[in-house]
Amino acid sequence: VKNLKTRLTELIPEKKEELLNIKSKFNNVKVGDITIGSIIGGMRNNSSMFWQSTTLDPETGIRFHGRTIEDCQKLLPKVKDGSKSNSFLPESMLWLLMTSEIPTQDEANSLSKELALRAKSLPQETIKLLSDLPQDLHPMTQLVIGLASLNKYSSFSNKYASGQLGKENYWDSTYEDAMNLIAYLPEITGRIYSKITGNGGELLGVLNEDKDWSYNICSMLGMVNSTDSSNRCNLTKSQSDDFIDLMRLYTGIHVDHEGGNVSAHATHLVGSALNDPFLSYSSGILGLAGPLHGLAAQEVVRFLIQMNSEITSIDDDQQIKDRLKNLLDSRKVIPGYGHAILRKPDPRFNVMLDFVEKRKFTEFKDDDNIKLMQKLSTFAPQVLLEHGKTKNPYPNVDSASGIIFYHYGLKELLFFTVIFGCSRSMGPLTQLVWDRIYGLPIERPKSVDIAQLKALCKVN
Ligand code: AMX
Repeated sequence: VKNLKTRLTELIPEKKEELLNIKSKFNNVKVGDITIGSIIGGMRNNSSMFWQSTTLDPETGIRFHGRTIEDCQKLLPKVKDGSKSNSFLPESMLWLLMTSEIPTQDEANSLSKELALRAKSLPQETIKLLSDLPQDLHPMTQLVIGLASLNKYSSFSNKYASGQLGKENYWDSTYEDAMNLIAYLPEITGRIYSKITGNGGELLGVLNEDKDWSYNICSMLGMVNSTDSSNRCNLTKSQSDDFIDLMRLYTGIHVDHEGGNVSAHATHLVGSALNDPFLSYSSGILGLAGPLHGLAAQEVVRFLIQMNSEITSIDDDQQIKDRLKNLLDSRKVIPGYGHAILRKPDPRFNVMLDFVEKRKFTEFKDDDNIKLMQKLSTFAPQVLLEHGKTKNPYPNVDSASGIIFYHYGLKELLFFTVIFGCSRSMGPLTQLVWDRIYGLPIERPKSVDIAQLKALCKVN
């Protein structure tokens, strides 16, 4: 079975030539006009980044090398361990992101194995550092510290510092670092979860080298019901299987959302200064920690729990709508709704909702938070449309994900974004590897000051 790096190495000459050819022949082709609205408005509609693996269509959502989530669900290899798991492996997605090809089952399995083996080299120093952090430190801050500390062991940074590295070889050690980073995430995540739940950072499960990456995230969270002696799982076997399936689903669809979102863009920007993957992706994680980006999932859960505690009945639709209206009138956002680019319901949301729908008469039948989440997906768009401000009144993926994790027992709201951070590593780090393959330059857009803006508008 070919491993990912071998396949990537084979693809490099052709892909590199393709992009460099475009650059040399069509350097001056115009892509669009930049308006003052875009300059002041967060660079909206300004197509000015190159992104290798994904594009976001405002109507149909994310595409991974042209493939929709639905395509990926049909085509990408799933786990073959006799369980009923229905979600593709995030490792399959990582292969697709890196190579633009659908891996075979064997290739996906070998990547799972490779990541599990790489995970074993997580440095003791990082483990110690994480265990020394205060229990109440924000989980995303802990994640940033853990990841940034790995810079000390970065193959890229160390080779670069020793002057051994030619530009042609930047990608190789960047790839090694990126794969190690992804491999370390289950344990780092588990140690953070253990810390914030009062278990002192000790592992709550085992890292199993015969299991896939998402399974190991669940195991590290103590959420796998197994016969293992260290098992602390409170879920039944069937709930635990569902949770692992949920983790594969969630981490499989959050890997990337083209290049302009805050976490991906931050990774790319910081990486463009020739930082290694550890420092670059820590910057992405800092971006992901914002409430308008990755932290939205916890905002949604807080919002749902609070609304449920205040309404007299989950069946009183008018009361729910009135609360949404009041929220907008007080100039607050409805978390989990709207998007900077999407103009239709987020297909990632639909997939999460399908997960709930399949279990709505069983697992979720008595969960009012889940019911409220489903109700809001109908009511909130109506209220937002009437209010008329948002460009997209539909649910984004964050409106569903956190409350499902919460149902299975992950009650630390600030922690959801750490799981998002596990998944999001795959897209931006794939890009960083390709940035190095192509030898892309430091990112340095031009800014304008108020005097220049006034001159452009011909006002005094
Ligand atoms: N509730 C209330 N008002 C909203 C809103 C929402 N869910 N979404 C947008 N608006 C408001 C904006 O605040 C803005 O108001 P303003 O003119 O007074 O500043 C106006 O509608 C126009 O905004 P927009 O062009 O539709 O959105 P945007 O591109 O500026 O912002 C986003 C996009 C996601 C930040 C915004 O929709 C939002 O704040 N949503 C809630 C938070 C959220 O769910 N974030 C997660 C996004 C997905 C992710 O990254 N994980």
